Amino acid sequence: MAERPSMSIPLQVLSPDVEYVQLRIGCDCCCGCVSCSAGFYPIGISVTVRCAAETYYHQDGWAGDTAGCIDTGDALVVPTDRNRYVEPLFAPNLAPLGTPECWLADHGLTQDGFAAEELKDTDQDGMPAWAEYLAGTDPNDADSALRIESIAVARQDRVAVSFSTVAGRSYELVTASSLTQESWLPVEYSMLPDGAERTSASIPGTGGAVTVYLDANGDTPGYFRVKLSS
Ligand SMILES: [Ca+2]
Ligand SMILES: [Ca+2]
Repeated sequence: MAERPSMSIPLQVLSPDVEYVQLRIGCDCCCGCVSCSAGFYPIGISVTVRCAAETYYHQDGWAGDTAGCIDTGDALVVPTDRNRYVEPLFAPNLAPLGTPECWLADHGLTQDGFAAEELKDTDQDGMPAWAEYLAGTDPNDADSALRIESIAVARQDRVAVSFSTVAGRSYELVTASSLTQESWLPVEYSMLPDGAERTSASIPGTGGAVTVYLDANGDTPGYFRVKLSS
């Protein structure tokens, strides 16, 4: 389990006559910040922890020991009745098709608003920005795209299909008898040139080109697509 990010606790002078509880506050500082200091507070009071989301993010609730706290959105009123850990949650703002605004902004796609920018194919590789986000490709580089790079006869009974991949993504090779056909069916393939160990399982991305081998003697029609595995 990843260690929670947390703020450092400043040095405090505590009175021996007062009973304290410890308030720890976590925060993913890439997405937002909090205005309250973690530390020791007298028991029996309330501490207000405020947060603010960074540009392209919004606050999305609170996590931790929030039982008995008052959640007003960007503020959490925490009673100092026991030691607690609280943490504001942030989520990325999304364009209408689900592309994070921060991803669009990181690629300079802000000029006409995010709803328009995620539909653009700036590098003219056939993939709009929203599809490049899903594929993990670069919307400003036409050489970076999800596409079949080559189809070639590998042997008399094998066809080699190569496509570029991104590490962390999975792919599926599908086929249809017509480009206008709605249902594209999975293709059996082998990762080995001799065609052994055929499967239609999803193909993990490597970050480079992947080649699979199809049976050229089957009755599979001639149209193929590579797509992200759902
Ligand atoms: Ca593109
Ligand atoms: Ca591209």
